[in-house]
Amino acid sequence: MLKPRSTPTRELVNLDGIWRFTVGEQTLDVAVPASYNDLFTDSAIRDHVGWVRYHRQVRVPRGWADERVVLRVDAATHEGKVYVDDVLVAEHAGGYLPFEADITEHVRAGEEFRLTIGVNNELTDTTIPPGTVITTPDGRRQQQYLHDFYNYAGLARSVWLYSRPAVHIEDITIVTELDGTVHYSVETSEPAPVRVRVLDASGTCVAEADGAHGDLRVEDVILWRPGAGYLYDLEVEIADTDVYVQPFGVRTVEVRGTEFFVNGEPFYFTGFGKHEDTPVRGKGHDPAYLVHDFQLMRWIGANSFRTSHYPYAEEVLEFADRHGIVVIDETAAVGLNLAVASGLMGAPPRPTFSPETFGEATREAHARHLRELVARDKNHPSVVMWCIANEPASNEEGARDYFEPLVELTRKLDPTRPVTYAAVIFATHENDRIADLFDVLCLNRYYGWYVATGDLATARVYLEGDLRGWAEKYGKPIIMSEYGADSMPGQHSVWDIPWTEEYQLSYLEANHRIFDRIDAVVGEHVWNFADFQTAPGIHRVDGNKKGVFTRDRRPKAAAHALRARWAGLDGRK
Ligand code: GCB
Repeated sequence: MLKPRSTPTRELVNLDGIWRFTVGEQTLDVAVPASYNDLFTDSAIRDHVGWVRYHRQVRVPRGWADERVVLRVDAATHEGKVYVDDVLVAEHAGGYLPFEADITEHVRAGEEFRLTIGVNNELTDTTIPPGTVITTPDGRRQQQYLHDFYNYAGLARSVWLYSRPAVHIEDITIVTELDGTVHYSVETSEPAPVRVRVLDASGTCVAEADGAHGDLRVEDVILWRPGAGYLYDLEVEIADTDVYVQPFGVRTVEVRGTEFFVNGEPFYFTGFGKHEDTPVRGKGHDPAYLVHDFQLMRWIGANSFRTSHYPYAEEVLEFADRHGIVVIDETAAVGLNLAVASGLMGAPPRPTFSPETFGEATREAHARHLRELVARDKNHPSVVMWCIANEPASNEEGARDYFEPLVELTRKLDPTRPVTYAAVIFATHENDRIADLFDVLCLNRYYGWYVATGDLATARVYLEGDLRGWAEKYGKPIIMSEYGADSMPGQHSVWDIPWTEEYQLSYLEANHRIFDRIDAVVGEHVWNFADFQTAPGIHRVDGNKKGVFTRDRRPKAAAHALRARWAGLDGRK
């Protein structure tokens, strides 16, 4: 699905700002984009379960009389219904990916219409991510879920109205090779002659061709590299009707043996699992935080991050493309594990994968989500790998039947990128049932925190045994996709005392000592970039405090130590 862009044949109206918001009997003003939960003082709104309505008047530009008019919602978390006046024009399940509707038949150029977007935040056994709505003893509906971040809801990304010609470009796919070959493929709304040109960063045409599919060759190509995100534009034109410009980078990604290669060179990931999470906005996309977070990543020497635990706003990936930051693109499939509750572990009360728990219908929703994710993100050079789930019960019976078709689907959708999943601590090299299906092993491990709490000597022994077990059995690259310790800024100690800034720092150093000894380890993503909000819990102090930065992005002591280490690594081990 193409991102709305202003081109010589397409116009774009951004609908962000203050909308009206109806929840239950109340109607208030609300900000878009933003999660609605933290905007209001009323806890009944923050904890609301079910539908809310966003509404506003929208005027269609008067020059659009001969155009198709499209309404695009970048995300409605977790389910959206769009109405033009009282007509339902679009429905979508899945809170972190865009959807759109051609509303031409329902509007008139120059006139206003009432736009209503219903948004539902309920999570069930068949949503991605899953959850359960229960009734409290006093009769309220309450959302419960298995993931460790607050269930923010609403319109957290932009809403757009755009025009496009009746005969238009529907989709573009670009795959590149190091010699400057650019394989391209264009889908049009009906058969039409297509012309393509490659423009370099200065706007000079460096290759051109006719036809909807084919190969172009860029001479003296400048590669997209980690740290140097050189971009070209593919300008696609259907004669006399439509023009669309798709940025891309020329780079390759490959896994061979226990190494991960970008452009044929071994790459070592340094960085974080992140969250879209900021005060007041919740998961609302904010360009100021985007710029600042990338500044902090550069300052600390992070060359990469994982979009834990859901697809991020497209603006984030575009920024990563431009700045040469490497991205592991993760689905919203977090919590497919009944043995984990809010990041903590226990015995599964019921099997995770079964017709009564996560079965066929869940997998269907997961497959649909994967299709939409790859369709949205396939042309981003920053995206080097798909992560199709976080901490599923990969050690339980049924995991293989659940995941095998999804891995196949991902490879079919995109044969060019490796596929991974992030394995939970109690999926070991001995009991995990799916690791062989994947290219890279991403491991989430908390030795010294949830296990061997406060005892880093024991933690190191456990970690080393664990990593060597995976390395020897599978012979695949390993990324430490999560390791981290909570710290309360301002807590200090000369001893190994959990929750102090020193302990977070020593914990990370203890992990690093082991990573450096194991060749198969090709990356380290600290959990987490910044503190973030979670559901209430006795292990959470106004949220998860494993951030290396606080929620308002101030460095904790560990940030300085990481900066020193990563400057020395510089993308190589
Ligand atoms: C995990 C989860 C992550 C949690 C983290 C924690 O394993 O993947 O979502 O936030 O642990 O801090 O418990």
